[in-house]
Amino acid sequence: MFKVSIVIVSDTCAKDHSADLTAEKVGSVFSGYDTFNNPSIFDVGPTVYVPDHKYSIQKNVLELTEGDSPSRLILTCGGTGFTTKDITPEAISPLIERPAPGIVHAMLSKSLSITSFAMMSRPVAGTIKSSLVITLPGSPKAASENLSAIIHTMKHALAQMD
Ligand code: MTE
Ligand code: CU1
Repeated sequence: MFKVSIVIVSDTCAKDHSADLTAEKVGSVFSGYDTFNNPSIFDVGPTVYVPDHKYSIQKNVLELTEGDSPSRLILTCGGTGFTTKDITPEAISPLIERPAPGIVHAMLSKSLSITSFAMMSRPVAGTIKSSLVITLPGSPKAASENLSAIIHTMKHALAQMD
């Protein structure tokens, strides 16, 4: 099974985890997908909450890539837009060892077919050690739509990184 971590990037949710509706929705995309896979391939771990702070984002994501059982897929949610607070792509980009522009392309192209507001997200994706890191937008709808655009390729991608 591939260990998955969901990282919610939000000042509000870091203070009050109950304000977060996105992690559950993203988790449901995995459980929905796993229903068709026997055995299940994703093991979604506890949600990590971090404020919209560059070094907190970097520290928490790097920690997930380290140790005996790193998260193989790390999905950040939020902070990809255009407000001055939105710095998730700027935090993740310098950590990425091998960029994955195809994943970004797939998310944006699918999302733009749903809403032109998809152009308001500035996602990045790529590998850090044995982990694949992808920045999703923050709303439950946007995060789940972006994940749904790529989830069917994740088994193949993560297997290649073994
Ligand atoms: N992508 C999809 N698929 N569906 C959406 O509803 N919303 C957009 C965009 N991407 C959206 C989407 C909007 S309105 C914004 S502002 C950006 O994601 C950035 O979101 P974030 O700042 O929460 O990361
Ligand atoms: Cu928006």
